[in-house]
Amino acid sequence: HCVVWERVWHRCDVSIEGDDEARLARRFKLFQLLVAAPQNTPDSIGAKSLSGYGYRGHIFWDTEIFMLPYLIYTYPQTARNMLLYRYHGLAGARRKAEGNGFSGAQFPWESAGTGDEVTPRWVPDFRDPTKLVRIWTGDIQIHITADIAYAIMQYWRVTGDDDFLRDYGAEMILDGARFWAARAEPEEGPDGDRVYSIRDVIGPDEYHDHIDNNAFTNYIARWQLETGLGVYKWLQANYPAAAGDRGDRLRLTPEALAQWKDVAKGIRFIYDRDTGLIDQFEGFFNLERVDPALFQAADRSLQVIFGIEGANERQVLKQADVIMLLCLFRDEFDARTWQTNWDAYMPITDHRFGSSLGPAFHAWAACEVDRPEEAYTHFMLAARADLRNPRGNAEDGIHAASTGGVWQAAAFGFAGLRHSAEGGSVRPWLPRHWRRLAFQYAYHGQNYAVDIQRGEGGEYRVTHAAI
Ligand code: IFM
Repeated sequence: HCVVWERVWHRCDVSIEGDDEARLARRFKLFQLLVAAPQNTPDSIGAKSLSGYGYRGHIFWDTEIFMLPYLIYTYPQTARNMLLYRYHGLAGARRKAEGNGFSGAQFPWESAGTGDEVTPRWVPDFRDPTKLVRIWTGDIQIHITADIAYAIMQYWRVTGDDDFLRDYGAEMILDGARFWAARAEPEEGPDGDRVYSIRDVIGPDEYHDHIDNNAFTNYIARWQLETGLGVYKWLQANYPAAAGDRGDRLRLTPEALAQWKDVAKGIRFIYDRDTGLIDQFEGFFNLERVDPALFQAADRSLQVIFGIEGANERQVLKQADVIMLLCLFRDEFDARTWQTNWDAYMPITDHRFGSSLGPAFHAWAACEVDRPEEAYTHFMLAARADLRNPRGNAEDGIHAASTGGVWQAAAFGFAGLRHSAEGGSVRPWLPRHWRRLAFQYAYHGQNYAVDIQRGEGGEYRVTHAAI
């Protein structure tokens, strides 16, 4: 047992020196993720992993956006199994799209055995369990379709697994793109041009429902349409038989592809060209403002304080939304846009009692705006999500998204790991008291080690090499 675990840690541990609590928390989290991961069969990990009955074992975007990157970079075969789980759910995703009157595949917000939507429509109100509360996420939290496509492309870029993209990944991406092309509504734009809106959704920030043109949803939907066009070309160039098959089965006619282009070009993304401020959704900044001091003073979630409707009517965020978008597409936004949106959204986010998914991405984002000490505060909020039980819901099981989130905060945030056409690079932002951050990962089958050390004068000594 010990020998096997030693081997596992050798491959995928993250070493942190200078901070015992962070060290303990990162091992605890990575352990939880590794023991729940399907090593040998197509399967996935629920929002509470194997550690509790919360959410009935259902699988959310937590898996693809939060947990999966760690496995993509350390256990790609396991990551592949998890993406295959989604492939086996394609029939359910197609049923969901069809049931809603759209073509293509619309992945369920909560998924279980078949890939059909399993989000409960009503749950007992936590304030008064004799009453029921309507849960809208299964109906309108639709960004998950593109989140899965994002994970497929990340897997492919990091592993170079062309067979997977050809045989499984492309079909999921293409059928999801068909869904977006059908779901986006054509409208007349301000200059009489044609624009597309995606109305009546919930974005990552679940304090606001039934909103229009959520920046995260629209941006990632556009990305999926453009990616779908690129993937189809890639199939045609490299695997014409597979391209022919997908083209026939998914009816990828020249007219359909032209419509994808038109939607991608016209999809609304509301932001201020002068400042770079992105509207989380249409009308967000018309909502009532809340004194940021309240966020510091609150001892409960802002949704409990204001009520479901009250939170809906105010500028309060449960979790990262625009900030998530910036992280996932970090090199598509300039430094000014990063800073403006950081300044706008961080003070009005319910960091302590909102979603446990937020802090790890806030830590990553803080590194991008050169605030490693603030990054550390958010990192520890994520790291303590289970070991200290700050939300008082430990009996439901662990917060599995934050396990992978902590790895991303360390690798993409503190170490600044990224891959581009020029290869891999790191750009460290360590908190002052960390003396060392080190980890390994695999890229296109080659193992790499990153070792960032801090000298007495605070200077970095960085090694990043193939091993
Ligand atoms: O997927 C999350 C969502 O982002 C916030 N509410 C809980 C879900 C499951 O963890």
